Amino acid sequence: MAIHNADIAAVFEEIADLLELENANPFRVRAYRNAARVIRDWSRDVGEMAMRGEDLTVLPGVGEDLAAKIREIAATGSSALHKMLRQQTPPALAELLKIPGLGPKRVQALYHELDVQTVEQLARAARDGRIRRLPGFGERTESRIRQSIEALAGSMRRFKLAVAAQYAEPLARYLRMVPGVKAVEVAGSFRRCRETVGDLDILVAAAEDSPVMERFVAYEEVAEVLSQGPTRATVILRSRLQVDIRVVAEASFGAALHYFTGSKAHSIAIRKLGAERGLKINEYGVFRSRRRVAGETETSVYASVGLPCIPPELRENRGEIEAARAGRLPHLVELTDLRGDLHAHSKATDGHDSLREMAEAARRRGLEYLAITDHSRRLTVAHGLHPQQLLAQMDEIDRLNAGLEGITLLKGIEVDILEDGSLDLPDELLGRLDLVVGAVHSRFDLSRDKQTTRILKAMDHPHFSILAHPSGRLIQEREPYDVDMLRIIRHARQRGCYLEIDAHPERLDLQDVHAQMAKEEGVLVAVDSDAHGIQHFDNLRFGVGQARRGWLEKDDVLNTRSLAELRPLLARTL
Ligand code: DGT
Ligand code: CA
Ligand code: CA
Repeated sequence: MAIHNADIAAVFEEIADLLELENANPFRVRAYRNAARVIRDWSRDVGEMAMRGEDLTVLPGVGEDLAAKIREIAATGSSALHKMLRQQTPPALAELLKIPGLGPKRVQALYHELDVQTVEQLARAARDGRIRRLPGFGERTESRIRQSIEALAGSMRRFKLAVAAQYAEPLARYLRMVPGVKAVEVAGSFRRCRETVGDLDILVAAAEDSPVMERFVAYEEVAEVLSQGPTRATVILRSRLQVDIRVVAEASFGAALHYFTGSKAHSIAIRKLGAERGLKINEYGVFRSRRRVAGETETSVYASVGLPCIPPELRENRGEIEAARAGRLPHLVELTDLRGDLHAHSKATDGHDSLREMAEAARRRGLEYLAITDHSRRLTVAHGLHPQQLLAQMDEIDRLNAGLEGITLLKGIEVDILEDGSLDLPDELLGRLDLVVGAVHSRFDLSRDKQTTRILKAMDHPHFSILAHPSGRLIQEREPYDVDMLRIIRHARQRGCYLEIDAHPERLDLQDVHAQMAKEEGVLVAVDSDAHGIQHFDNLRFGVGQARRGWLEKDDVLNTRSLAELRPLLARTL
């Protein structure tokens, strides 16, 4: 039974949680957490590497001890340390650590004083006002806990898009190989590139005698079959991701694909348009009386209501139908439109690969330029660069560029925006770079006004180029900080700066609505990988997905420009 990187990562993540609950050495906790992240993002199958006896210490942050743990998990599906920790501490407690405001000490107190072990019990204790009476908690903490639980309830059962992709794509490939299968599409929110998905909706067109249903429930990742009929089934994968499948005849495939891609609001609006024309639109086709008039392709469904085909990423009933009717649908940006990447890290700070390795990987992707933007000194956890180190890196980039063909490295920095809006490195030094990517990495708790002013002030620096991951959120882990995004976008336009969509699967911000806002205000958006290793260029597709959800076209994206067109855009004149 194959073990996914995500499974190994989940074991390490839980070991880290449980160690943290036991107040273990923070370095040990962090080692497991870092390794979990590295394994989850690794481009190759780590379990397979282990089974082949390959050297696992090539994974950054993985020493002999962790390598042995990985081999153990790959061979046995579990780890002795993990089991032991689970016996000592109820693993459900680790769930409580995910609630903002609860650290190990507080979780232990809740457990020992109130016998709170699960999120449900915690919610009840908060509702009953029992938490405020514990020493070190108080009324404010209690109400924050209550709010956090509510926020979590809405997000916990969802999967990040990139994680869902790890399960969806192999399953789709598996189904495509079943005899009699004509087409397979993963529909639903996954196809619309929403940042998280609740479940997968897989649509299959197959011949009547195809064994696709039997094969589906026999898929090795299936943990539970919730329901199974001749044309539909629902299962839970070992990852706990739910999958709905529908099998239809080829003649209905377009109509079913349209129905199951959603969003619900969009399909209902289209169905209504159909009704106005005397058409009945459902998952089997488009019908006039009993006669099927369309439905084999999605394009035919849209054509039946007089519209061009609307890309899935736009189907949220947010004006796309009106735009389609008026012939104003955007021609959305595509992955292959990207000519470069303006935010990436190297070994010099918290990246895993050298400048040359990063450059060559970017070139293999067909990129023409790559900006190296390592962290600045303030970010000590990432070994941020001091001025001398940055100067040395700039020299190294010059030397490399002299020898590299087909790709140009740009000199940049991801400079910390300090609390007062100043930048972590002197303007004089920043002025010698090709671009300056600025980011907030601290004090996420400032008031809306202070946080906004902080960022506006940062953009006033003469060499500021791009605001990185402008909301600071980590999907399902950290809420965005509170800012006036419209003011920031307008200031960027005034100052000649840009905003980023960070393609890291946990970031994906600018969010779709803000990307659209930037477009409307005439501010270009950079779609960047924020790669910390060569495999992370893979994430660019998720950044492009978010850009498409924000209605961005090729020309709205800064790094669709050639290097020659880019340079003048990076030269600040204001
Ligand atoms: P999710 O799974 O929460 O991330 O979001 P979706 O959009 O994938 O929603 P899901 O899985 O509940 O349903 C998949 C699609 O099926 C949905 O996008 C539209 C369609 N659908 C589901 N229920 C209804 C319904 O009651 N009416 C219509 N017209 N379509 C529906
Ligand atoms: Ca779904
Ligand atoms: Ca579903």
